[in-house]
Amino acid sequence: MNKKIMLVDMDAFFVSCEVAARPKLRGKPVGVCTGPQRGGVVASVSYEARKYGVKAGMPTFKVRDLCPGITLIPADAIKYAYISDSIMEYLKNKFEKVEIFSVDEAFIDVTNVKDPIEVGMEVKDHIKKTFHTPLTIGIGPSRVIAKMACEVSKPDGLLEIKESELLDKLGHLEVYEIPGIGERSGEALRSMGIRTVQDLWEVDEGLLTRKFGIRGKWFKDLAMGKDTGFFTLLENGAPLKSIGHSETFPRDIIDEEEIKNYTLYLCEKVGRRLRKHKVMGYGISVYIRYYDFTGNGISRKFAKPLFTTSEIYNSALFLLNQIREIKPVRLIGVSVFALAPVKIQLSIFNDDCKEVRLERTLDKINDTYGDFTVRRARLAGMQSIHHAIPPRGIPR
Ligand code: TTP
Ligand code: MG
Repeated sequence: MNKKIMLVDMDAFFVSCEVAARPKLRGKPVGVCTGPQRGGVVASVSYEARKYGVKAGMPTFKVRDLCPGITLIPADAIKYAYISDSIMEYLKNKFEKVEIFSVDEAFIDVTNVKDPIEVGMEVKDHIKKTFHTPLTIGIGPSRVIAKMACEVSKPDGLLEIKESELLDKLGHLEVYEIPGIGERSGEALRSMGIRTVQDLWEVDEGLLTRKFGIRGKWFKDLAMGKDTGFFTLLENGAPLKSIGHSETFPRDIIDEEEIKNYTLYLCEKVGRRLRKHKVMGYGISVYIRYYDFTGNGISRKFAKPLFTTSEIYNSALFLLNQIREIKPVRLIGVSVFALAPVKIQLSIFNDDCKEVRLERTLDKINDTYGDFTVRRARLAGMQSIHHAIPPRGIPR
């Protein structure tokens, strides 16, 4: 049976969270900015402000030039995380298979849902009534088509695109509007005279693979809604309590050693938090996302709990090697779940245990002098990573 995927994506999410508490701003140009007021950028922009050409990522001084009447509100990450969690919790209770893709997007497998449009309307009503935040729902035979259905019907939309309607409804879109085909590949396709989704349907696959290799076939599959290879991730119903960390890398990485280094860095972050909260975990999840929008995740439970960074790292690497494809990596996430308090009599808390002693000492130094003051040799010289928002596709 063909897959049916629903994407729930909040409209102007950060702005909507703020407007929910200030109804007077509804229908007005509003932006949420991060960083210092002067010199910061807008992370989220209301649809009214978009009419003035204001876009997410623009510096605030430019935003004010384009739209002098705009209300700019400093970001309140905790508020957005709380609303996001509550919305995702509702979706996870309502549906069997939910993949939380970013702070405001979730993919849901609705293959076995009798009337996805009606259910989509229920979801929209419930979220709007409960959180006073608008949203759009796209439904399609693949994640990419669900995303495109969502994009073309934003804001406050609901659209299903069936396989037989793909050309009718999306054929006119430019190739770079297909998620996964970036500006650069879009430009290369255009230089070959392939400008629209319909052009991709019609072009000979051989021509594409000669120019782009395997990615050429993939471009065509994306356009035709055939990217249903997997519907991923963590089983829904994985224990709620977990400690995880994921990062979008400063650039896509392909080098084996670098991937290992970043994985160790993530495990160190997770390990430190486990030790700080004096908990250990009987399960671990690893999630990977590639430059091309695809990704995969895997979880395992163990009889023996994970506690030290090296234990977490060894398990994470083992799982990563089972799912990793050889293509540039954009994001890795590591999360330890099935948490339990550390019992003092456990051998891992025995001070004779060299590994635990070493890690406690490292933690102490880093607690006093700042993160990663003392690093494992593998992490020396690694570029540090910062980001303002939770990256997309975090396993929770
Ligand atoms: P998006 O879903 O990309 O944007 P949006 O919800 O504001 O607007 P749309 O209606 O087009 O979906 O991102 C979700 C939130 O993530 C967004 O409200 C703000 C935050 N965000 C950033 O902080 N930085 C960014 O670069 C992007 C793209 C989003
Ligand atoms: Mg959104």
